[in-house]
Amino acid sequence: MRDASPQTVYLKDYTPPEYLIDQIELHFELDEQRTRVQARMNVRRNPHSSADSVALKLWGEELQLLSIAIDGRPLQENEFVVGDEALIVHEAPQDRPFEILIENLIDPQANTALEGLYLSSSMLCTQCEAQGFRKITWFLDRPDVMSRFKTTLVADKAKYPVLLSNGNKTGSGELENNRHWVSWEDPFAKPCYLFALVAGQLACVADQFVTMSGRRIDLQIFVEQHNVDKCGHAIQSLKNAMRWDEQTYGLEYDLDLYMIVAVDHFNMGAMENKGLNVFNTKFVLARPDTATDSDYEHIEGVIGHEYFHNWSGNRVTCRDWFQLSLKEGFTVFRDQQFSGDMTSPAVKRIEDVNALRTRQFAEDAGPLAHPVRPEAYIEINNFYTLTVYEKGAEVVRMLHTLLGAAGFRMGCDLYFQRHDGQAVTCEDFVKALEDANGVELGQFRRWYSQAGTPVVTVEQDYDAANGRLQLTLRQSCPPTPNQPVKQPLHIPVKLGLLNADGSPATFEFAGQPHTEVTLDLTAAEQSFNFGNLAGKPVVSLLRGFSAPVTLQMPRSLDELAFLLSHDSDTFNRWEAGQQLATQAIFQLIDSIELGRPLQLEPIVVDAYRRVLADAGGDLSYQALLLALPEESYLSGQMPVIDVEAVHQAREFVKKTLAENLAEQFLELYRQYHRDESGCFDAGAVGRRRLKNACLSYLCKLETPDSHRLAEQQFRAARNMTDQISALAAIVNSRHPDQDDCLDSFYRQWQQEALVIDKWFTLQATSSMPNTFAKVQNLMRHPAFDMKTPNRVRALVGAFSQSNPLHFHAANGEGYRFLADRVIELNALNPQIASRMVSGLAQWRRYDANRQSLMKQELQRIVATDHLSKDVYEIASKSLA
Ligand code: B3K
Ligand code: ZN
Repeated sequence: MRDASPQTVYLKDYTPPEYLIDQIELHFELDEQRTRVQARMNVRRNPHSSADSVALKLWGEELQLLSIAIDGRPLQENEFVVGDEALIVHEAPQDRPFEILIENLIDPQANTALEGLYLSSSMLCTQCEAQGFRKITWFLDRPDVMSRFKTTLVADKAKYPVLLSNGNKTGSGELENNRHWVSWEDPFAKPCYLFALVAGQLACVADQFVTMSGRRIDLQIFVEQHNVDKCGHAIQSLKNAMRWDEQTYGLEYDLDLYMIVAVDHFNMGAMENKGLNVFNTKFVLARPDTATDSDYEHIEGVIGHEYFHNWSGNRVTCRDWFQLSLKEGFTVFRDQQFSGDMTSPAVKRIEDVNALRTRQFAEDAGPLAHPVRPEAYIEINNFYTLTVYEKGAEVVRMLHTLLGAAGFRMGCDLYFQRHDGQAVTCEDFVKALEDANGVELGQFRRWYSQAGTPVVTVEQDYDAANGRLQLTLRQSCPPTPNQPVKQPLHIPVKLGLLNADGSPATFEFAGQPHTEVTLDLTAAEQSFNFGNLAGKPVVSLLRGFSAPVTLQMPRSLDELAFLLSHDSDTFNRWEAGQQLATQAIFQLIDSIELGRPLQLEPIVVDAYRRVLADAGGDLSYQALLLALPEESYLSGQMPVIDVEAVHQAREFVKKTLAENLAEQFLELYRQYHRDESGCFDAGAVGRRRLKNACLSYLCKLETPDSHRLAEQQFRAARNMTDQISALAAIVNSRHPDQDDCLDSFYRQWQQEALVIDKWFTLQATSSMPNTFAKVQNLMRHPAFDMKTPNRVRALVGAFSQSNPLHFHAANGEGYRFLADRVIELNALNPQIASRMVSGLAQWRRYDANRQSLMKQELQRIVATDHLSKDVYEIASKSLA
C-alpha cells in the first residue's frame, strides 16, 4: 500500500512556468556520503505566465537544506517551507530579477535508485532525466525552464582525478588537503534534465572530428582503465554519426568537446546530457572476443541516438514530458535511418519491425496502452515506453513517407531553424513539416493522440475482362484504456503488384503508370482501382511496413511461397516467409489442441529449401529469412495464449525443417564457418549470422554429430558471436556437456561483467526443463547483484520477459518469483522494479487459471508497504 495516494499529472493542465531561471552556478564539494551542493540562481518572473501567486515553488527530494538566501539575505524560517517534494518561498520578489542561493547536502552512496547523484563502482555520476535534478538541489525541474549552467566540482584528487560536467572546461586548480577543482561552462541554455557531472578514476580514449565547416572537435570516451581496449568501435560510431547527421540533416556539432562516460550502474541505455553523455557500459564497450555482432550494432545505434539528440532533444527540447516522443520518436527514427545506412537498410527495417510487432503491439493492446503523446501520468519515468519511442519513430517515418525524403528534410530544416533554443510540442513539429511543404496533415495528427494498433483488412476484386483490380481497404482500431471509440487514421499504404511470373507489374493508378504507389487510406472504408493489367496480379501490400498496423489479408500458402520467392520489396519478401511459417504453426497448434498427430505442410519445407539454396546475396538478410517467427509474436495473434502449444508447434516446425533439410543446413554451415577473429564488417557479420542460424536448426536434431558441431564451435571460437551462439544452441538442447560448457564459459569470462550478463541470460531463457530451478539458484550466485540493473535485467528481466514457456508455468511459480523480486527492487530501485512488473501486465491474454495467479501477484504488489509511484502506477493500471 502506498503511504499517500499518488497525484496524476495531466497534459490539459499545462501552464507556462511562473518563474524562469536564466542562469545557475553550481558548486559541488563531492563526497560519497556527504556531497555539499551550492546553487546560485538568477530568477525572474516569466512574462508569459498569467498566474498571480507570489510564491516560488522549487522541486526537491531527499535533500538536506543547509541555508537559503535571496539577494544575499538569509531567509527566516517563516519565509519558506520545505516539504517532501518541494521548497516553497512564500513571497518572492515580483518587481525585479533576484538571486537565490541554496546550500544543501546529499548522500550519493545511499542512492540505489540511480537517479540524481549516485555512486557507480567507485565513480560518482548523475542521471537527471526525467526529474533527477531535484535530487541534487531545489530547482524549477521542468523542461521548459532553460538555464545557462556554470559548474565547479571540488573533490579529493586521488579518488576523483577526473572531474567532468557539461560544456567547455574553463578552469582548474589545486586546493589544500589533496583536493582539487575544475570549472565548466555550458554556453547553451538547457533544461536541468540535461545537466550531468562525473567524477572518478577514469582513463580517456581520445580522438578528433573535423566538422563540415572545418571546426575541430575533441572526442573523449572515459572508461575504467581495464576497458580502454574496448572503446574503438564506440569512437568510430561517434564519428560516423557526426558525419551522417551533417550529410543527412545538415546538422553540425556545436561545442568544441564531446565526452562519453561509461558506467556500470545505469537504469537504461544511455543519456544525452549536453556535451557529456553518460552511457551504460553495455553500449560502449566492445572487443571481438567479448561482444557479439548484435552488440556492435546496438553500440553504433545508441551512440548515434544520443549524438542525434544534440539537435533533436537538446537544441530543440520538449515543452513538457507529455511531448517526450517529440525528441524520442524523432531521434529513434534518426538512429534507425543511420544504422540502416551503416549496415543494411533491409535488415535493419526487418529487425525494427520485428521488435515493434512483438513488443510495442502487445503494449498497445494491453492495460498500459497509451497514445504516442500520453495525456496523463503518475510517474513520468514509466512513459519511456515502446509506444513513445518505437511507435513514435513509426509516426515520424510515416511523415517521411508522406512527404518524401526531400520534403521531410525541408520540414526538419524549418523545425530546427524556427525552434532552436526553445522547448516545444509535437504539434510544433508537425506544423513545421506542414509549413515547409505547403500541405495539411490535420487527420495525421490523430497518430499522436489515439492509442491502439489499427487493423487494416483487404478485399480484392479483379475484373479480368478490363484488366482492372479494385482493392477495398477497411480500417478499425480496438478500444484502449479511456479511449473506447476510435477515429479513422491517415495510413500510408505502400503497394506493388507482381505478375504471374514474379516480375513487378506496371499498372495504372490515378491516370498514371506506376510500379509502386503509396495509397492514402484516410476513411474507415476506401476503394482503390488499378488498371492496365495483363493478368491477375499478386498484391504486395504495406511494403516496407509503411504504417504500424496489423494487416489482415487472407492468403494461401502458395501465394505466400510465391511472394517469398519473388517480391522485390525486401521487407514483404521476409514478411511472406513469416506469414507462411505463422500459418503453418497455427495449423499445428490446432492439431495439438485437438490431440491430432502433427504434420508440417510440404510447401513450407520447399519454401525453406529455396531460401537455403538462394545464397550469395546479403547473408544477414538470408539469415532473417530462415528465422521462424518468435513465440511472443505468435502469442500476440492468439485470442487466448497457449504458451505450451505455441512452443511445441514452433519447435516442431524447426525440428522438421532441420530433419528434412539437414544436408542443406550443414552445407551452408560449412560454407560459411570460418575461423574468424571476429572483425565487425558486413561480410563477416553476414557469414556468422547465416551459419549460426544453420547451427541452431542442426542442434534441434539432438544427434551426437550436431552436439559435437556446436561444442567444437564453442571451444574454438575466437569471437563472442560464435562462442555465444554455440553455447545458446548447447543450452537449448539436450547436449550432454551443457554444464561443463557453462562452467568453462564462466571461468573464462568472470572478469568481464557484460559477458557474465550473457551467461545469466542464456540460462534464464533456456527452454529446457529445470530452468526455473536454475534461475532460483542463479539468484544466489555470488556474481548476482540486485543493485546492478544490467544483472537484474540479465536474469530476472530475461526470465520473465523472454522465457514465456517457463515464466508462465501453470503452477504460478514464475509469477510468484517475479512479484517477490519486484517487491525487493521497489525498495532499492523503483524504476527497475516497475520495468519488471511488465511480465505480469498482460494477464488478460491467458487462460483463467493463469489469469487468477497473475492477478493475485499484482494485487500482492499493490498491497506492499511503501510502494513507489513507479510500481504503483504500472501494477494498479495493469489490474484496472
Ligand atoms: N533520454 C534518455 C532516457 C531517459 C530515461 C529516464 N527514465 C535516453 C534516450 O532516450 O536517449
Ligand atoms: Zn533518446
